[in-house]
Amino acid sequence: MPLFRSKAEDKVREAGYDPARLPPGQYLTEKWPVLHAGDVPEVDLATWTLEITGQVEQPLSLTYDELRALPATTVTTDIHCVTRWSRFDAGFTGVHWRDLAALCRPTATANFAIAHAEQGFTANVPLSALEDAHALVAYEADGAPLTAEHGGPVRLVIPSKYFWKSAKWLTAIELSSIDKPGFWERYGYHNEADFWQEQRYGF
Ligand SMILES: Nc1nc2c(c(=O)[nH]1)N[C@H]1C(S)=C(S)[C@@H](COP(=O)(O)O)O[C@H]1N2
Ligand SMILES: [Mo]
Repeated sequence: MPLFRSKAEDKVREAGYDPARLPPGQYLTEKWPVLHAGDVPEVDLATWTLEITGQVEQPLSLTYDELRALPATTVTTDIHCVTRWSRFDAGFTGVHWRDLAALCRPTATANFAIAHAEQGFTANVPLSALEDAHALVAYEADGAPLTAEHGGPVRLVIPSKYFWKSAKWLTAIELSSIDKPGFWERYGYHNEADFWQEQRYGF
């Protein structure tokens, strides 16, 4: 047991949660902050597609209706932003990678997933982070369609990493044999982004 407990941990305990769920340097927020670079893009559902490209046997281009027709998965998970807010028990519904992988069939060389979003935003994770049981290509949050400010119509949720890896306004997932640092990673954020190890900035 740590000798000193932080005020942030005391707040978590008072809110009725196990303080062990709070990664170092984080504090619990009840609200869901909105955070991104640039403006909220307008996405036209009629023309929107999700492209699955790169190291796959079968590239995919899914319309919104086609994505919604795939098996739906709901997760409840904690999310952690590098700016230090954490939100517990966030609910997301969408398509799990396993159901997309069954269609696109990643090759043996698919080691990284590069998310592409509106306005040129990208974010990179090892493919294993996308395979995580709680990761989703999400179109609902807490039972309602994702709002535009939270990345609707479709965003990534990669809860094993700081939340900047969870690209809002997703347009494509590129599977790659080599890593390709994304928007925030090139800006100086840590490539791995493990919040338990406080991998916030730098490599
Ligand atoms: N397209 C895009 N996605 C993005 C970002 C961004 O700037 N552009 N910022 C990331 C960051 S830093 C965070 S913390 C989360 C915030 O998601 P939220 O606004 O739904 O809380 O989105 C991530 N996804
Ligand atoms: Mo963030």
